Amino acid sequence: MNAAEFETIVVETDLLILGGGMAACGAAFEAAHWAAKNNMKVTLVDKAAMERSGAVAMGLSAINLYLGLKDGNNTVEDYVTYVKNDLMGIARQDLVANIARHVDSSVHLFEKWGLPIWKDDDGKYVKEGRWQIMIHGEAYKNIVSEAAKTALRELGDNGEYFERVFITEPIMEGGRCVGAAGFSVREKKFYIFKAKAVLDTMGGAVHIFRPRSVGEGLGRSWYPPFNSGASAYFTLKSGAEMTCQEVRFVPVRFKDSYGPVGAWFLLFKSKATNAKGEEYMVTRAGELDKWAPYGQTKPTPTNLRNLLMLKEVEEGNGPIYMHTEDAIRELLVDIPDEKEARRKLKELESEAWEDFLDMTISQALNWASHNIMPEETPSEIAATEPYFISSHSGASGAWVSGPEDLAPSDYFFGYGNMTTVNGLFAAGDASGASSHKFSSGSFTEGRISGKAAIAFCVDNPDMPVISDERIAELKEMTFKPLEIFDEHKDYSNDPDVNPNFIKPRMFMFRLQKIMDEYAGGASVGFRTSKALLEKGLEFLNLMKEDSSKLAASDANELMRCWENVHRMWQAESHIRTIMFREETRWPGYYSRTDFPEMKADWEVFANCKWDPETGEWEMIKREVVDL
Ligand code: SFD
Ligand code: AMP
Repeated sequence: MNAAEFETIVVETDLLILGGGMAACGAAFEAAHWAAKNNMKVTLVDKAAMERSGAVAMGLSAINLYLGLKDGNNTVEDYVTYVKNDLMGIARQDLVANIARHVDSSVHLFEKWGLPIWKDDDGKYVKEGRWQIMIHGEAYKNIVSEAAKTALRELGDNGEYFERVFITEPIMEGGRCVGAAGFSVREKKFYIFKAKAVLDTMGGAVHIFRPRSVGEGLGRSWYPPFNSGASAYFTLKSGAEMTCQEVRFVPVRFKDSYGPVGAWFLLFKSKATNAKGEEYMVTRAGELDKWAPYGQTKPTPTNLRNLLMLKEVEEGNGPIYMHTEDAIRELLVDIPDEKEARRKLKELESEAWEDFLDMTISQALNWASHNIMPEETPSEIAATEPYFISSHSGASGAWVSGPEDLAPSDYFFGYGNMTTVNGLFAAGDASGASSHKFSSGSFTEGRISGKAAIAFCVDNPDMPVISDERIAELKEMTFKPLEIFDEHKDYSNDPDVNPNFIKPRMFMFRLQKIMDEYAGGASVGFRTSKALLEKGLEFLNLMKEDSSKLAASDANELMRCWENVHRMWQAESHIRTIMFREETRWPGYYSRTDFPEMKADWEVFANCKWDPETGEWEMIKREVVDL
């Protein structure tokens, strides 16, 4: 196979939405409204089928961001304080507040579209925790994507969505982002999308660090394997400034199948202990003082909860257990009537299983295959490998403009959620420093960005020009791995081992080994140092050279090649930013052994930028402004 076999299709649009996940669906829904008013076209491109693409593919059992502002229990300010504390002081408060003040209306839309939300006897949403509500969410993504598709369909010729088209590269013209290149993984088609504004919503990144799942478990991860760093690659390659690229997320999960812990900790009030039955959050509470003032905030920041657990493991006190059996017993204690207690037990059991069946089905299989009955047996929990997901308790992504009415002047540059590159917007996991937006907040941020991007199109009405030479160059670059494979495949009799090329799977293993061993992965207890990072960067640079020899035997493998190029860039920006930040701010996510303390003068954003003209990296400190 080679480039010539692929038909070139040029699609012109006003707003181009890249990705089909929660943020993209919010963007499509909102942009369609403003596009209809301004006779604009909106085009969405997803590498998968929107019905089940992205992090919400399997469904979810909770919506983790809902303020309930009308009930008057929470304020936007409370939420901003919570997020800032959870991220050890590092948050763009203008962005967090902007999402929080609008998120309730998105949740109400989900319910209107058919998402079943748990209700109590008074008809109120059942709260999992202060900010989280419970849903019967197996079909969450289907419901939301259908609403987005309907909004696009209602635009007639001005609304379009492409599925199973993988985006490889941004297209730049005079410092402005004017589109994207990609190819179909099902048909022999090469796409050039030409746009007045581009919104990057291609999720976060997984499989950059060596996973704990090996052998027959290889491929299982907490974060969806389909999100592979395309968002960060796209903004980095466009020359946009990035923020918090060091802030990975290491979730604690039910061991090996990555089942969620939120419902157990918050809804069922379960406790976690070491093997001796000691509750480490109590016995080790004193260790939090070192991380003042954030160590003392309630709830304890996510990374510090991890830290206390990791210390137990280090000291040989594992396994760590989630005591589901004690939690269920406690919930039954106040029910004296035996029949009523039996009914309640059945209800709790079914809620426990549904929590997994709604969002992590393999965890239910794991329970079944290990004969675990949550009402009788505790379950092991463990820290996973690191992921990049700014919408949960990580923060990596593009540095974007805040809203005009809330953003300090340094944080506002034209249009809400626009990156530092003209015409390029980012939302959801693609935008950084606004953690804890989750599914509902990502959808909401998509809405905010979609509206702002249409305003950009109205103000910049000329359709950009992309030269035929540039299109030819992009096409050649995109399909090069197919040609490399064709040219050299007969040299060896093992299709995976060949001195003239490297297959994407091998390339990924190499990347994961470097990241794990040098950049503080799970196997080294999430610890690293300048010396290790420098060595890791040296190896990564060699990989960058080798990436020009990536080879693919078909379109699916071609996608795998590009996924790994995207991962490599996410990895490089991560190493560079960890190296830049000479302190340890998020122990439990990673520790710098050469700078083990948190430092007041590092209570700043660590940003980075790659210059498309020179190929140089720039590291930048930016002030954290308290609103
Ligand atoms: O609790 C390309 N999240 C949860 N949020 C909740 O509200 N409640 C929960 O219960 C949640 N849980 C949870 C969550 C995430 C994960 C991974 C798990 C469990 C296992 C967080 C949300 O899911 C998350 O905040 C949002 O989904 C983020 O939205 P967005 O749009 O930023 O990302 P996406 O939905 O993953 O979509 C990404 C899209 O990009 C596409 N894509 N398209 C074209 N070309 C490329 N090269 C592309 N690369 C990627 C994808 O196909 C997808 O459409 S809890 O357990 O934490
Ligand atoms: P998780 O299942 O870990 O993704 O968590 C779902 C939600 O519950 C997120 O908003 C978490 O921040 C929150 N959460 C989980 N565990 C705890 C805990 N022990 N204390 C406070 N919040 C938690």
